Amino acid sequence: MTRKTIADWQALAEKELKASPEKLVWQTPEGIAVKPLYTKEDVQDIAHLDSLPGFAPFVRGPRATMYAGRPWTIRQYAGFSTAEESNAFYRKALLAGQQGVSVAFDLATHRGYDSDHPRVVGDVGKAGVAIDSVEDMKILFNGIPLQDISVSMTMNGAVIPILANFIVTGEEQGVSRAQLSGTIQNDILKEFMVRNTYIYPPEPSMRIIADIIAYTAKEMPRFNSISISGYHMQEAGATLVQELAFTLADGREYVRAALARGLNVDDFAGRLSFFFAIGMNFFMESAKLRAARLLWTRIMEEFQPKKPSSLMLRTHCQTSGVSLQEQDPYNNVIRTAYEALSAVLGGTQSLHTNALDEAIALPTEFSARIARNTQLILQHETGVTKVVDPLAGSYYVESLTHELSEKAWALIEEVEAMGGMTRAVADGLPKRMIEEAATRRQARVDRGDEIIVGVNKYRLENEEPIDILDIDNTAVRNSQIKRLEQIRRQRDTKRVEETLSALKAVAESGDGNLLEAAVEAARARATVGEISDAMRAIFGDHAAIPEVVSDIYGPAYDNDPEYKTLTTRLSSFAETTGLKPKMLVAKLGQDGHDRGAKVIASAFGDIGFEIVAGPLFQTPEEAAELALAQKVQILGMSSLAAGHKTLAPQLIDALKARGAKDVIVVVGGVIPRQDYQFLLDAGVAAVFGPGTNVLDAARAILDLMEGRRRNQ
Ligand code: MLC
Ligand code: 5AD
Repeated sequence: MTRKTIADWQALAEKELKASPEKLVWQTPEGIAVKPLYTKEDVQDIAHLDSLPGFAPFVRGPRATMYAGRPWTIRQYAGFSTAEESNAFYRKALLAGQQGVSVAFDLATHRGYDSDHPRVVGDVGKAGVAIDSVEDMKILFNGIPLQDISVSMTMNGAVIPILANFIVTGEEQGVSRAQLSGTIQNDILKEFMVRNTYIYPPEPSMRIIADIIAYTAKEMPRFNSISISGYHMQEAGATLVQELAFTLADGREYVRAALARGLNVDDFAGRLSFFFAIGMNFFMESAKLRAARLLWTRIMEEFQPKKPSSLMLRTHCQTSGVSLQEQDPYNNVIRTAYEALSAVLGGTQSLHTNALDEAIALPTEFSARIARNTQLILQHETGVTKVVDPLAGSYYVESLTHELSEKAWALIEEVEAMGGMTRAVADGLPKRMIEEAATRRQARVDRGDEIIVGVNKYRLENEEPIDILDIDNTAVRNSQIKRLEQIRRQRDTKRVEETLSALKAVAESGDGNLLEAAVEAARARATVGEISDAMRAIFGDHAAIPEVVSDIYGPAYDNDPEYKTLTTRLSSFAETTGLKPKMLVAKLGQDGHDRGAKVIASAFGDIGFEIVAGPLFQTPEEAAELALAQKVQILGMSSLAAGHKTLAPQLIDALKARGAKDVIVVVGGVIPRQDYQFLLDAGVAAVFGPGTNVLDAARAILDLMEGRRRNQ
């Protein structure tokens, strides 16, 4: 038999297809052209091919034996309602096979407000657990031995009081800080870019990070000082190249901040950790983790560390929330299982698998069990743990690893040319790029170019409702307020004041360590809000100015007759009424998830609405004032953090109180079907849940406007 060549394959493929195989090339959103066939020739010049696990550049994994020696940590992210309820949930989960804890805090805590603060009425206990003081934290970890179980805490804004509370909780449990193992997210740059739970401006925020790295390097050798996160970038719409590049560039910036603080690279680099999302592009996601390790070694070599562990990227992964759908929700179990496998084949150290009700609510005990079991089955039944980096040598995966790393490196260099990530973030470039990518993706989904089973194809006629978790946030808030009152009554007020003044002095002078000072305040039972406010008094608050990208839906729908009909209808409405339809896109409460709001603002702007992009974190009254001042006809409230049942009625009352009852209020985002009628009864004109086609929403809003006009 003669040896076949690529040319032979091309000829055969052409015969099969009756067209050139060129047409099978898949252009991914990353700008990577994925060919239908990869061969030995594709990997000939790839330098990393000979590397071995446990050795730099760690493409094949940070440990020599990887899962054969110790499988990844099954670490489910959870938190809701009160400390008591979350504690009970963690303890049950640990008995059922979970191996590490990962705490989700509510948004009030994230942004440094105590539960009794007037700005957080809709947020307490909703998207995570409410923690106001050491007393709450002690309840949260009651019966969980902090010397044995590693605890991750997703906290970035109020990172100083939360970490201080954790340290004091350990002390009072009899576990010294040197024994505490776990991770604090502590990654502020991506908050300014995508996640939005910042408190202070960038400069003091970077100081906070450096102080935490310095403190943990000295006092907490088993604790990972940061979890440099790309997860939220992908959730916000970033391509994998953007996620990779911006995350690693953030990491480089934190290393520089720590070095500028006078630390030695080897004293902290080994405790930097990472966090990535794993979406549905199966092989590319595994390749992304391999590329991340390769590039991190390249970045760290520049700082000339002596310890090999300083070059090593270790990461947590979470399966993708945005890839999960409201429609036909059991499909989400399948999606999550594939994503989990991809993360594991990529060599993650720790993993969270999302629950099937992701698109509508926090997990129930049932959905959390299925999510956890997805990992347990992978770990115990499939045999994937037995061999290190089983994808190595795959022509395709090795090529992807190489291409992703090249593309991400180019973007990292671009950031570098701008002066690094803090500068790039201040300029808004990464945020803009991500928002463009998000809007482009939504347009692809709306057009059906990208298929989502059960959403834009194979949609069910009738959806069976599923049980979801509903949290009575008034009850949570009341119980938090009671405990706060008790703490304030019982503590030594003078000591609280002294420790808070000392913290302020550290903030103001720049001398000393903020975390160290906050630990004293936490011991004295100063609350999360008070510790945050002490620093607010010196650092100030950060306020972002919302920007909206444009010209994405228009070009995506170029020459599309339905799109044309819609834009024509809109312009004739504007002509007859003499008014261009004007819409305020509002975000209320502490919910900073703004991908949906931004995509709607951009798409509606392209379609022909005049858009007012409201700032984040408004109260209902502030949004009503803005609607009035801007004379909008429509107010679109975007809600992703479950505050809608409190905030939408308050918004409608606030509009009425200002005589603006003609403003059409619509609500979009993560709204369970069970809540639609409640919102409609409260005066909301329409609800647009997950999976809504943007053009359908625009048409529905135009119908409402025309209806109103006819009735006037
Ligand atoms: C590992 N070990 C081994 C080994 N593999 N020892 C021998 N042989 C092997 N093959 C050792 C490690 O060195 C380590 O010890 C110990 O075992 C634990 O392994 P690990 O790999 O470090 O795992 P883990 O402790 O789980 O830490 C993983 C991590 C960490 C480094 C990624 O940062 C982490 O847990 N991150 C989780 C972050 C998280 O949950 N985030 C949630 C975000 S949700 P030693 O002694 O070296 O430590 C979110 C959503 C939102 O953000 O927006 O709200
Ligand atoms: N409990 C469980 N999972 C959560 N997530 C966010 N908050 C919680 C919580 N309190 C997960 C979801 C979300 C991602 C950011 O983290 O999957 O999409």
